[in-house]
Amino acid sequence: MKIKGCIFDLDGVIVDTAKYHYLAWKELAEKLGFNFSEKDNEKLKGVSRMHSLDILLETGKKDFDKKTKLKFAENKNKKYLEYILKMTPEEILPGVIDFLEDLQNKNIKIALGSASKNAMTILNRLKLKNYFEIVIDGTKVSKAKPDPEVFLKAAEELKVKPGECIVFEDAEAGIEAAINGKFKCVGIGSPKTLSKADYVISNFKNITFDDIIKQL
Ligand code: B16
Ligand code: MG
Repeated sequence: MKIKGCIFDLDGVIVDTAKYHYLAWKELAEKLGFNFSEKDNEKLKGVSRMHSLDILLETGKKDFDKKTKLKFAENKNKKYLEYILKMTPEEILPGVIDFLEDLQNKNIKIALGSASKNAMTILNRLKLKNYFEIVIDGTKVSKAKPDPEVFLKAAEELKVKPGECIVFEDAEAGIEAAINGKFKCVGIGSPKTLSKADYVISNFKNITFDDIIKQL
């Protein structure tokens, strides 16, 4: 089937915001008296903000009522935004802009499908907003990945069928979401962890749309 659209996850695909999420979560963990390692942080990739907090609290064997948890998440986000607002377009991951331009030249529709409620702020900081015809982010979905809602909404708004779309994802939950929605799926990262994807690349450096198509 002909591919007519591409849907990109944000963190880990377009830019590495995981390092800023990590710094902000780590600060909360330290305030609560436990250590949160970079390895622990891997479990938060692609996961929604409140679910990330639950995983973090589980790591530290802590439990709090809902109101306190909302306050923690709000404070973490304030800290995260401080980092995000200092980001520059130099932080866009290698090859991403060339790949987006290749898609534009080939009239392939482009959407963002991210769990982040800060996706618009990040796209604007990176001066990338104009590449994306459609942006579906954490403010527009009610079900988190591996539910396919975020990608299904993106495909619907792009007016393409899931089978005509490639999802680019770095997180296992995101790959599962793409599979659940019956999309073609390309993993960004290690073939070991992303073995369920149709094809895996380490990044977009020197990769063209035709290179991807040949592998699907
Ligand atoms: P926010 P993605 C995800 O982005 C991150 O990978 C994940 O670590 C984060 O918890 C989630 O966004 C929510 O982010 O707190 O900004 O709403 O990979 O789906 O682009
Ligand atoms: Mg991601």
